[in-house]
Amino acid sequence: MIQQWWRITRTTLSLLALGAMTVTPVVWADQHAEGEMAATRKFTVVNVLYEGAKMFVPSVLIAEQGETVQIKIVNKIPGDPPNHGFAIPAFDVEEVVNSGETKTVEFVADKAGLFDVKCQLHPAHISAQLIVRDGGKKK
Ligand SMILES: [Cu+2]
Repeated sequence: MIQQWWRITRTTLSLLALGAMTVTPVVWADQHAEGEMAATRKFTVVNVLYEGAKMFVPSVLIAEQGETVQIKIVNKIPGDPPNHGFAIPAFDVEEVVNSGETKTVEFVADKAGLFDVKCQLHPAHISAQLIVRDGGKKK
């Protein structure tokens, strides 16, 4: 009887823990407080090697004009070359991240449009895109 109760309790606890893990990132993903003026939009971009191609995941970043954009860059590409770039020329962002390391860049998305996000070290590296919207704010 006690064994059965413990089995059920244990299952419930692990399901709760699993639930917390799946729900938490969703809560963290939205960094906006309602009505906040100078919001910070946070991203984590992982540099990966997928079927021979080096790319950024996610490869499309969307922000609102006027927001401070904070991007944590993680280099998960193993081996040679040991480092990869991360550049958004339109906003003077340029960083180099060694394999296995993490760096953070921050800038103000003060103009709207579609901008290239690339590895300035390797032209073959697949680029990403940054979309800065100017019409997205509630009026
Ligand atoms: Cu690269």
